Amino acid sequence: MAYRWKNDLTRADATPYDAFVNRRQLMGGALGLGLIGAAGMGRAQEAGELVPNTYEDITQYNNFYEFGTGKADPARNAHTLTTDPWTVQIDGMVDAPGDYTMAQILEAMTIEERIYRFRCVEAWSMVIPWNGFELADLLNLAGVQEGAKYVAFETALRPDEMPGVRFPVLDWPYVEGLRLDEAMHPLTIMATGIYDKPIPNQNGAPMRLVVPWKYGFKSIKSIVKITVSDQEPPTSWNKANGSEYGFYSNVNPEVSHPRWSQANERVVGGSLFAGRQDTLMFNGYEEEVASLYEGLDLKANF
Ligand SMILES: Nc1nc2c(c(=O)[nH]1)N[C@H]1C(S)=C(S)[C@@H](COP(=O)(O)O)O[C@H]1N2
Ligand SMILES: [Mo]
Repeated sequence: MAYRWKNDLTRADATPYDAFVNRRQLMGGALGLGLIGAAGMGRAQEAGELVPNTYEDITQYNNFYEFGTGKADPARNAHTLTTDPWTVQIDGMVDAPGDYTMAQILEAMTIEERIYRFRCVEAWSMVIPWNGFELADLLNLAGVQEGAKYVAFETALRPDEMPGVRFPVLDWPYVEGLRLDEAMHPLTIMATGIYDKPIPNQNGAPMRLVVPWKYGFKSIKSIVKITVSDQEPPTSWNKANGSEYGFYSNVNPEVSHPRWSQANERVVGGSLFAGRQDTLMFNGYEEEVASLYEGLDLKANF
């Protein structure tokens, strides 16, 4: 359980944001911070060092359309979401279907920190220090039955608490899905915190999926239902526009979105992170996940 992926250092291992800035300022001497930032970031990436975005970047620039489609809307509006008490229904091909309270889930899971790259299909990215547990542990708690092939997820739908759902931007509730082997992969987590604080509503409280090698929209927020099945489940963005958003949605710099290239990405953040960087195959997790897709045409299965 304490196994560490080489791409996700513990925060004790990583250079904390402020220390990073200070070190670069000292090393850079008279150079401007913007210049040092660009160079510093490149070197940090080359060294395999992931430098997390600030708490403000991560919690003020969001996509959570149930609270509005602007990047600042979730932070402004999501305080209305009641996250305690919270129940997650786990059903389908499991030995122990039922309503699991968040308290029961947290009691049974081991929370650890995972510092992951996060890449939105809109071609922006961040690095986020999540706290959470492996989805596999939750699925094993429920007991996945033989013959199961997929896992479906559903976000809460509460018109009284979600001002965005009166607009038909998507077919609410927001739904997502993974192949079972993707769901069971040790990189796949349920996040319950950021920077050792409870995950804010705008980031998907009390529990949201994080699949770091896929575009951000696969990482569904504020989950109330998990269904294990033998059928590929429908997914919100695929239903909305199937020619632009596939079921897999693996980060792939060689497969462009019909309206924009995916070859590079804008790094969200202040001057230190300003600029663009090349997008990595499977968002930098190729070594860990490429074997899941052996023999699969990644262009046809986008
Ligand atoms: N329920 C729900 N989950 C969602 C979304 C959403 O609109 N509703 N947006 C997705 C998209 S497009 C992205 S990029 C990420 C953003 O996560 P963040 O705001 O924590 O960075 O959440 C994903 N999960
Ligand atoms: Mo996204």
